[in-house]
Amino acid sequence: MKKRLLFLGPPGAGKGTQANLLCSKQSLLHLSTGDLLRAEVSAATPLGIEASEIMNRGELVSDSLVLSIVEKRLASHSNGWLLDGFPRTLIQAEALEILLDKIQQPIQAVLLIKVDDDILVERLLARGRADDNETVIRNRLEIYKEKTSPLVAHYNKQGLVQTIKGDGDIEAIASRIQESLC
Ligand code: B4P
Repeated sequence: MKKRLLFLGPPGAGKGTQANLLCSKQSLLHLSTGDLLRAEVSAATPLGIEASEIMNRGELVSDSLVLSIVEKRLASHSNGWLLDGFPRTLIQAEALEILLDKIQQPIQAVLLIKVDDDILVERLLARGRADDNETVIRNRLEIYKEKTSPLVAHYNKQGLVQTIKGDGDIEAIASRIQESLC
């Protein structure tokens, strides 16, 4: 089974939900940049204070800030990992490639989770996190289209992308993901 993975998809696609299920089943390191940033925000670290305003507007935190968080964690792990919500820009993807080359752990699959915009908005409004109001959600969807979706073509060129239908029952989606990794 493939064990060095990346989840790609718009906000609310269920990346975090599915990553939790898969990582506990397969004992992979779950690296969610969203969770790591929120931990910094609740601890009110200087990094968290800088990130919080940006996140509450639905914008992307700076590449250098995110990269510094990721590098620390990936370098110390070799049993397989799942990157959830990272990379989100081509610059982050290129920096990740340099890091993975250095530690000789190339990505084995990029799973693109696809869900219609209306369902995304509905799910996020129901979740109700600080960055989950309609204006901010629409902004996050725009930013996804502009800055993150070019990563699909980037990883397609490397033959890594597998598309997963992300609507419907959570367990059914988890099975689709599991099958695509064998
Ligand atoms: P993230 O924490 O990554 O969150 P997300 O994209 O909004 O949600 P995700 O796709 O994980 O959806 P979830 O499973 O929670 O990012 C938040 C912010 O952090 C960004 O806007 C940005 O500011 C910052 N950030 C993070 N990474 C960054 C980076 N690399 N660079 C720069 N900035 C970065 O699911 C959503 C909801 O749907 C949940 O309530 C869930 O229960 C529900 N749900 C899931 N699957 C469902 C299903 N099948 N049916 C019904 N409901 C479902």
